[in-house]
Amino acid sequence: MKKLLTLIWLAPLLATAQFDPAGGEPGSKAIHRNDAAFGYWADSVKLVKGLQQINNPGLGPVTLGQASDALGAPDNSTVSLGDGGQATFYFDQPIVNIEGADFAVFENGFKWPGGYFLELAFIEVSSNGKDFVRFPATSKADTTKQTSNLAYMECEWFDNLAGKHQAPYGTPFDLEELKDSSDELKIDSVRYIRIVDVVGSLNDSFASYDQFGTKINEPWPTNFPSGGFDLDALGILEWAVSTNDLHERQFRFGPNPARANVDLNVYFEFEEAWITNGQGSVIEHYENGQSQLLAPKSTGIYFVQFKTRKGLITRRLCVY
Ligand SMILES: [Ca+2]
Ligand SMILES: [Ca+2]
Ligand SMILES: [Ca+2]
Repeated sequence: MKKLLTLIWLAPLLATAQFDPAGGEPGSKAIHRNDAAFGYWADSVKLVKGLQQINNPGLGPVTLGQASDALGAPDNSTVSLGDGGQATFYFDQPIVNIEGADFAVFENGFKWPGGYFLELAFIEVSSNGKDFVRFPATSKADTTKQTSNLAYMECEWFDNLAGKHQAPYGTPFDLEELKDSSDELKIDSVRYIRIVDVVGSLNDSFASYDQFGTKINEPWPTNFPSGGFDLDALGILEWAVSTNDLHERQFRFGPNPARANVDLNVYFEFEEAWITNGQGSVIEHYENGQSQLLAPKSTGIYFVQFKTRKGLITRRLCVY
């Protein structure tokens, strides 16, 4: 009897367990903020703050946080977006479409009795700054009763929505999923990532919908200065999260690909370095004590060889 009761009790959870679970749990795709796969953090963003409550303009827009709170590594310092608010990040270098996830978004969701408190956002990317393509989002959250600011949610209900994972974990996105989505989007030259707060209302006039036309039910109204998605950081992945080869990860430098003539940061100690062109000719030589190299002036494929205490390390460098 006890076993039967347990099964009955679990049934609603199993029925809705569709996507990967919370950060830190087996099978989760969430990426911890200290993961060595992160190469760098976004450093340029434009905000369009939303209203505290979309159907009560008299309350005005949300006020908590500013652009700088969304830049750099995750630090629990956040900027609130409000209903439908947006944050658009810009990158000098295109984001490289590596194996698996390419970037991750950090919000300040947390675990509490019964589940998680989460606020969600759509993610859109663009290569030209004009035409944005949205990651196909899915919500399996119940849509019969409005989620309040005291209700609990489960990470498994959501897919391709930033904020589905609690701090200090980021929610990952893979550009490969958008490969054939639009003629205007070149997934190998994405320079813009936009975060768009989900208006969690079930009201037909304000609701946000997933890719299948289902309303996304999340905390609403959030009629206070910190309403809506609380954006902490956006990290770009330079190593596949599935790459467990720490030896490979330890010898990071970048950006790579790099624009001609820009500084390349080297994140490990080396004694000497050589940049050679495709014909094997050395075009630059660096001595001990320097932690920055300069990318060559001409576009092309180069090789950078580092002499380290652990031996010679060779890396391919793409200059565009
Ligand atoms: Ca990818
Ligand atoms: Ca919201
Ligand atoms: Ca922050």
